Amino acid sequence: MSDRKKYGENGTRSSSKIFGVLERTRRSFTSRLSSLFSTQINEEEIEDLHDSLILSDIGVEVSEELIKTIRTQAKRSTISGEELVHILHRELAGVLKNAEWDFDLSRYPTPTVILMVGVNGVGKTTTSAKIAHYLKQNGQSVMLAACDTFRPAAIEQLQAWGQRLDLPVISQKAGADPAAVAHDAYHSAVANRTSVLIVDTGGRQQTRDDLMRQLGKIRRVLNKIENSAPHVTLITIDAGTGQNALSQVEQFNRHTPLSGVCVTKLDGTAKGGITVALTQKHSIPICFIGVGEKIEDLAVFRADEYASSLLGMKR
Ligand SMILES: Nc1nc2c(ncn2[C@@H]2O[C@H](COP(=O)(O)OP(=O)(O)O)[C@@H](O)[C@H]2O)c(=O)[nH]1
Ligand SMILES: [Mg+2]
Repeated sequence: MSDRKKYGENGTRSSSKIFGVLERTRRSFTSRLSSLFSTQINEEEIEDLHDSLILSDIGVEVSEELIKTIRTQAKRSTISGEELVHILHRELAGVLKNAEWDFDLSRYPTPTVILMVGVNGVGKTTTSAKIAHYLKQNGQSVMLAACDTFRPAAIEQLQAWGQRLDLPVISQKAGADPAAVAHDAYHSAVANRTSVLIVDTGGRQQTRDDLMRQLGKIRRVLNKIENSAPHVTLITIDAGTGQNALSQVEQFNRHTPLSGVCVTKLDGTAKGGITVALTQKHSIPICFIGVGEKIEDLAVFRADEYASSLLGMKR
């Protein structure tokens, strides 16, 4: 059974909200399209569209593929703006389809451990809380582990979410070994018969190597207690960072094999095309998208819906 049926839409944003938050990206490359309706697209307009696609961070390769398809089609027959939107939708949805992920945790033993990784400030803690809420709304018992022990404020931030969501948060004092917190949390989750343990980690370390070592230690400790854990490792990236997000995925994946990506802050960026570049470059699933700061500002990633929202096709 797919996750969609399994967990439904509880605790997440509906498609109309996704349409709303992708407005900036949409505006950046579809403002041209609307003026083309029912007219024949010309070479200058194709070039303009090419620029807009690149600016949305879709990536050079996909942009070029799209433009090639459009040119071929335009040579064969006249293309109206409406047809153009449909061609783009077909192509983009086709690429993004590869990134859809069946978020089915039932195949894993319990407690299922989700390890959240990523650089500082991308939205890991917020996304951990959102996923916890989403799973709770869909009948799972969830526990959080505060493994960003670098600053007291980071621990307090997760504790505050725990209180608001009425979910247990396992923590120690600032400066504690994050792997020890993960260890405690796993045992607590077992004792409490918790179904999902979400491990929030830090992203700020002296160097990237220190961070990778720390994540490696958390993984090893979990792995020693339960050799299938962590079951799911999710990297969070900030859509606004554009192409740099691609190298973050590459770097983390080298040290901490990733199961999927959460793309945050899609509200308020014109770089919503980053999901396309991610799919094309890393063939990594996109699990969730973050569309605001509130607990329900999370959506399960769906290719068709995302492509429609990018192109301004209300459904
Ligand atoms: N607009 C917007 N802000 C977000 C989103 N996700 C997180 N944030 C904000 O980004 C900031 C950093 O988030 P945080 O979860 O602390 O990042 P962390 O350092 O990776 O744990 C906070 O102010 C969050 O409210 C999102 O999807 N949209
Ligand atoms: Mg954090």
